[in-house]
Amino acid sequence: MGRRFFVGGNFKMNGSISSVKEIVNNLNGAKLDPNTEVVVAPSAIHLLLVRESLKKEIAVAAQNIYYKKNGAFTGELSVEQLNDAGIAWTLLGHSERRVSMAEVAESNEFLAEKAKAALAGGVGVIFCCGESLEIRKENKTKEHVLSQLKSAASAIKDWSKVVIAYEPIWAIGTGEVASPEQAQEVHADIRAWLKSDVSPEAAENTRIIYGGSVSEKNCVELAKKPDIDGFLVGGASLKPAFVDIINAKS
Ligand code: G2H
Repeated sequence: MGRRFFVGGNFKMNGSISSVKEIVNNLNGAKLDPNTEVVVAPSAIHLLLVRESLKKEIAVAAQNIYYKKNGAFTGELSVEQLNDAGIAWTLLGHSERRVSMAEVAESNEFLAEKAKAALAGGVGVIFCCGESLEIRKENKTKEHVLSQLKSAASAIKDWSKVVIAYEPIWAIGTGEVASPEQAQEVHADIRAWLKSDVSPEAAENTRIIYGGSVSEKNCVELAKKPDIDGFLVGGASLKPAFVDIINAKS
């Protein structure tokens, strides 16, 4: 059986109660490709609202977790709390947390701890990786992306609950999408690495999705590439056109 197409919506720090309700109503009423797995990641303040009002075929993800168990960790969300609230996934390692918000600067090691904690608690991980424009210009994209993944791999035993999101930083929120060929090249490198360093099964079964200015206009061409198994969508996930992206393979 082939890999099930996977589309995530990353709302980032966007949305009000009323705008999030509108997104939920739109998704609840839309005809979605049943062969696509859909997950949306609203802000922490909207997680429960979305989980309670969204149809159950669509899963909900946190945008971040902390790796410790419940306790004196002000401002954080635990895996146990996600489980209690029916939140089945978490994003980890988005470049906005690794790089763009320099005060946060999440490291590979910190993210490996988080991945370990999420998976141990039964929460799926959408693990982000990607290079800056400088790294791409130096022809070090593959090396950089694989170093991010290698660090996380040390903490991952079960790859069936992991989705890898390749998100080149230069394409995030810029409108400058990677070409299908550019994305495919990196996705193929990631899959080859999974095969050589993890297992042939992980290479065959792990979804590698693309993120970075995905829209209803570019998704169909991207989705045709053999190693692009879906998308992580930011800005466009807040719009009705998100449905077209979910249905990119239909
Ligand atoms: C990349 C993506 C979602 P956008 O960050 O993770 O956002 O589609 O707005 O570039």
